[in-house]
Amino acid sequence: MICCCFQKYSFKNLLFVEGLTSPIAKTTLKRNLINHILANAAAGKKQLAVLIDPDSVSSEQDLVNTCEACNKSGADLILVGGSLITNGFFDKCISIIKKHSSLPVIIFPGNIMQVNPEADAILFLSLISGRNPDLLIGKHVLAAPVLKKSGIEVIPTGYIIVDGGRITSVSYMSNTTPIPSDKAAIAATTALAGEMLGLQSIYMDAGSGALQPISTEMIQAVKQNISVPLFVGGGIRTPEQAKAACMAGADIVVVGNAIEKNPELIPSLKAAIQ
Ligand code: 1GP
Repeated sequence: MICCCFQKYSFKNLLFVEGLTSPIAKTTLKRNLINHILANAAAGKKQLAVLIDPDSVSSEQDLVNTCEACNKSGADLILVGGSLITNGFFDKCISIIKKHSSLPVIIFPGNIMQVNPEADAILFLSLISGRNPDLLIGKHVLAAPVLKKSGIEVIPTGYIIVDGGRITSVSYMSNTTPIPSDKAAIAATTALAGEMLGLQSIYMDAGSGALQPISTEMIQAVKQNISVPLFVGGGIRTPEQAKAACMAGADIVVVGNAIEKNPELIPSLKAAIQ
């Protein structure tokens, strides 16, 4: 009897969310961009994602220039997000990018306030290398109804932070310990568990401005254990490093800082990964 009441209560509260008038289960989630990423990964077409941190954009004109450089030189995706946004430029940043580029824009959120329906998709990150329950499920519960209402495509992604030689904003802000850079087996089994949990992509990150990018041995070990697309980023500054990450198994190479400093780098990064 107690059991029945509990089930009825849970059922009602799981299906209906305040502010939503129809049951969640009736709506189909979008899969346009993940299908596009999957098709490219299956065809062996490596992709370059340019990460724009709204907090690091020095002027609107600089952002427009970066968008134009992305368009001209064949970048594949634009990621937008940051561990901490202090300048209130997140929404405007996405509007400007959408106005000046037709590349898919994916939110790479540093927190649950970084949601904007103008973007094409959002990485719904579970920080599976950490043991902070808030970043494994807590924030997701808060974000889910907002995302549902926004209609944005949600890409469930296992986020794995790897030690890149210094404490980065992401490891500090997430209050988690990165996987040691020489423990490829831990990264591989973490990614495998993420895929088994149903996550649709894996993002391995040494953190923005990492002193060294993730080793090719670790990328290889992860790639050998998963079949979902693999993003790799953090500390990639040269075409050689981007190429090495791809050769080791990255499907999407993410570069932020280096392009921020020099957008002219995009063509050589793109050429290297091809
Ligand atoms: C950080 O993976 C991204 O989350 C990109 O890092 O800024 O060092 O390129 P960089």
